[in-house]
Amino acid sequence: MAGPMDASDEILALRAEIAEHNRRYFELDDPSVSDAEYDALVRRLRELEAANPDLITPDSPTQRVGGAVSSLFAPVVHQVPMMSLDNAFSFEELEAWGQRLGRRVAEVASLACELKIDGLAMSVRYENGRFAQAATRGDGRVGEDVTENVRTIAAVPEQLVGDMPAVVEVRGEVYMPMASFEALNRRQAEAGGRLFANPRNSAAGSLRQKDARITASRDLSMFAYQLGAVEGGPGFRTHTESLEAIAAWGLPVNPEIRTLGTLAEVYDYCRHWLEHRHDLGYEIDGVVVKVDDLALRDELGATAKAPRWAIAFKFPPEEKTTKLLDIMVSIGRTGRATPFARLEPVFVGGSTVGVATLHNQDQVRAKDVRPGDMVVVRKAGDVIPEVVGPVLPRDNPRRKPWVFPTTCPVCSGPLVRLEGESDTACVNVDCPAQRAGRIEHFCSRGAMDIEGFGEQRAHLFTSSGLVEDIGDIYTLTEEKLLGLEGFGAISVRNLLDAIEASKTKPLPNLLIGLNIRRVGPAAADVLARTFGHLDRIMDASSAAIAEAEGIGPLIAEAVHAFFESPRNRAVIEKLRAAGVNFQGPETDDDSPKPLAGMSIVVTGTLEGWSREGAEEAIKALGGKSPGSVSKKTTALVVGAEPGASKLTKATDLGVPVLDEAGFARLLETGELPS
Ligand code: 1X8
Repeated sequence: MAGPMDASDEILALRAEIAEHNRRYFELDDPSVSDAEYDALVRRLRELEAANPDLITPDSPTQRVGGAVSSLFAPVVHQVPMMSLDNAFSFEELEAWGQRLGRRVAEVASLACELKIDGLAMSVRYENGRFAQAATRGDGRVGEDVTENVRTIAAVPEQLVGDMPAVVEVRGEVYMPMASFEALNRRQAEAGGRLFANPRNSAAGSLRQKDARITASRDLSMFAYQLGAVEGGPGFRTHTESLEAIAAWGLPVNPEIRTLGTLAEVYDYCRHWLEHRHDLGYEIDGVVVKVDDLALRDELGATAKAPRWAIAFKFPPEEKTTKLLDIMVSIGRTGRATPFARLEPVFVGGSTVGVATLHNQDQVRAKDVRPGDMVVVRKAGDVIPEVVGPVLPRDNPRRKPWVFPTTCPVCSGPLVRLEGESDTACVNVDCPAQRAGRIEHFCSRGAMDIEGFGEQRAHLFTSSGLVEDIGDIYTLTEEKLLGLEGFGAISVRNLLDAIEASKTKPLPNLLIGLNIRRVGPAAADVLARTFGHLDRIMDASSAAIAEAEGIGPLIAEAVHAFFESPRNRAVIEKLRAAGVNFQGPETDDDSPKPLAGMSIVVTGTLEGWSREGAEEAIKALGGKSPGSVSKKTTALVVGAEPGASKLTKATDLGVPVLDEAGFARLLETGELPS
């Protein structure tokens, strides 16, 4: 049995891990685990928190919707929050949801069943029928303003038709059709650009472009599935009626939506789409079931995170059987040797899979998969497919167990398995695979984000001797590039421009790009903020580094060791000579901060915001939101049942007092009502 101490440690570890996955997914569009693995982590955290409710904190990912708001686009405060959905991972869990409904309200006569589109949640605002604003979900309360990008999506009309409310927000999912995704990746491959892992990431990447012309060149579409804020206009009795209205206004509503009477029919709908999910031309990852009657929805209400009146039935990761042709080893940027399976190509999880990871030596042994076996392959719609295990025929003799190689397949140096670790690594720092890997990593989106400098080009440049380390990237010139295979005048110009632009990247990106052991985005942020300049990190002792918040001795030692190496120092001097930014903290946050310098205190209950939501909205716009009123307070926002002392103090000090409408205006305009 796990005691309370173990649970507490595990909860903290899970929260940190989930936060990092959220960042990769929401901010970088570059997830490193499958949705199924992510869901499993969140489920485990929920279980632990359910068993130890005193350990739940407001910042736990179980208490929040989605990810953080990035600084690339201006923040938009959602007038009606964009909630996330609770998940059911089995028919039993769907059944349990149905039971809970039955206990809370008298009778649920009809349930709307809809496909869960694997795209990007969007809120589109129409004012007097005209397209006015589009915002991503963000954290559910504050999203990102992507108006100009969404304006380029043909399925989203500029002008609604018929009678519509004066203001209406339509919520839906922006997605990229499967065929467009495949065509886009073919184009990206030809141009030496980055490939997208799946249609969802390509939709996200296409939307979050500063230059809306790029969005316009990508074939995005949208399905509307819900109303947000509505001002004026007809009332609706049911969700189905509201969808009919949305369709009549000219917005695309998914044709597969059905309004069903019983849970048995809902199962059939789920089972049908589980089987036919790939017949659609776009990706779905489940079915959303919603109470149709809007009065019942009000009665059911919501938890802090999700409405009680809806549930997402999530499809399990897909599995297929295919033949294991061979097991090989790939060498990563750290020298890590990862065994992977070469497979007879099989269509699983929305794409054709010919290779799948086997993680490490112990996993190959534990799964006991051998070349020639038929194996089960699993893919959860995205990222890395995995070999689950062999399907053993009783009679056929099998080949011998696979043996992990002792030499690097790339440089023929020794592969070494370190004591107490599950990884085996090539220890030759000059191994061409590691060189290319380090350079590719430096240019990747989470690091210096040099578009057009992907895996293929990293290999091309290292094998041709043009680039030996990351410092050499900045010595590339038109003369050196022109005439290389795949380089015309335009792609040379684009690449050189992207390299030039990377020189002003914030320090955390550079730190990530340097490829220091144990330094991921979280540690890079802290180091940049704490030390403020690369030189100060370079010259710090291990003990001084370990004093930074959240930096443990292992990370500190790794950072110190990295900068002690004369070789690494030489690379850094090349970067300095090229004019790469060494200064922290972030220098590229150009999102508007209309509340900068303001201190806004909130008291009482607001209708449109939770307390945390209001504070987050204030902070997202550059303001502060302390817990008490002082003479530095810019304004006091007062909801229902305000704290008497705050109100009195504000009045005494002459601090302006705002109601909720005034607060909404302040967030929108940054100005206090006169
Ligand atoms: C997310 C999604 C919803 C629907 C379809 N696809 C999604 N990805 C739908 O309602 N038909 S609802 C939803 C959400 O509320 N988080």
